[in-house]
Amino acid sequence: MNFKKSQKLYNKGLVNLVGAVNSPVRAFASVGGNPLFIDKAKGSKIIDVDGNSYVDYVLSYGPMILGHRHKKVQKAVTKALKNGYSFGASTENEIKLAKIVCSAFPGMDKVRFVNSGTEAVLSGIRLARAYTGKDKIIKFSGCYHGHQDSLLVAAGSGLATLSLPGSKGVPEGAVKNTLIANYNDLESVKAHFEKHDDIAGVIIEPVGGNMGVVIPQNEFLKDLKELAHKNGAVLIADEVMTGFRSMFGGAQEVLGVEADITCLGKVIGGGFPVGAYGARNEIMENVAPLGGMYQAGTLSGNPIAMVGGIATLTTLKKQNPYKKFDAIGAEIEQSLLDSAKKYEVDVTVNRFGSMLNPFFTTKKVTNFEEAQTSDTKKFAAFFWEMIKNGIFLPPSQFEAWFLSSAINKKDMEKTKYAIYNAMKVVSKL
Ligand code: HOZ
Repeated sequence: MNFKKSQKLYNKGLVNLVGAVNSPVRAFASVGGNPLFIDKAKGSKIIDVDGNSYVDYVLSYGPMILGHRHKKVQKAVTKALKNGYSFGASTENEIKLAKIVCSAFPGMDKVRFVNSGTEAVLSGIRLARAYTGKDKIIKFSGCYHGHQDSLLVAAGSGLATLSLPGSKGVPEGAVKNTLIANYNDLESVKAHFEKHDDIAGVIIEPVGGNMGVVIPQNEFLKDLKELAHKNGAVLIADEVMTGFRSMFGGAQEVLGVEADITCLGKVIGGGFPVGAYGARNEIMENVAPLGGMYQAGTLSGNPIAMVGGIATLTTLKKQNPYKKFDAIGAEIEQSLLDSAKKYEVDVTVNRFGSMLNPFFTTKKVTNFEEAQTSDTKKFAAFFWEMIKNGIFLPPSQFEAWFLSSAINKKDMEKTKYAIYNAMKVVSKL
């Protein structure tokens, strides 16, 4: 396996692109080496410019739940392109996608489409403030809610990968209303409510996906909602990763909790830029033009992206791959555990349906602090051996692996074989 063309493009890319990437998580900063450049992808596979083919567990960081270039999506989008790409005016497909989304989340009467998960969350936060008339927001350490100023503290994902505590360029004033609590620790949330009476909302990834996968314990989310409501605050679920992925109705469906405001991205557009935030009527009526909370976007509800979203979600609903995800996920999880046992490597595996990853630690991982006990050097060695064996993983200990419904038996055999090889390499460190 060689990466000559990727190397060449990387060097070329450095001239006019920052680090030759358009999102820092794509840099191979914490695993060493340089990013791969991709030529194309189809089904469960992604192929780099050197012609190396990998089973893809990055899946564009989540959106490609059906695998790449699913024929239904491709056909719908190709057809839509003939009618125009952007109008700055409403289309029927916005109504269709809104209906699909609202029917998936019982706590959602209305939805507003935006272009990304970041936009969805920053709007959801503004809405929580508009609705409650309060300013402060509680977020959890290790949860990443996009790159908006006010939530770029104690965030996971790229910041954790690059070992950055926060981002330069975020003024103190922008985060003065952000309070940090610990995931799975209700007391840390209570402490904030006891101290502050102007908390608008609590935002959480109902399943953490940006510090590696971290699962809410016991009744954490239910308790959180109750606590928020008792204090006149709302619960905001950042389901950018989990929406339509954990289940069609997101992690909320699996966990039996209905958030007040739900933020979506990734799968909702099936690889096209769609984000959304939604809530019950009483809350959404605060959004302009119905109410006084302003939020807008030239490309919001883009006609091509809407068609991509509709085709993806209708196919997904029909496929109903959640049982398959669970079976495949469990198989990969078991192979990680068995190989770790065989080669005497300390590993904790966290999995929630079609999101999983190993942590190279002796600890149970229930929060960011525990996630950070992982040996990232071991992860780096594991990552590269997986690449050499034709498996594409996110280049970070602190990102989730995603499953697509396109994964087949052969892919699974290849994946398990690679896991054993990679674990063997790790055991030698
Ligand atoms: N939430 C995604 C990974 N943690 C974002 C992908 C990106 O930042 O490029």
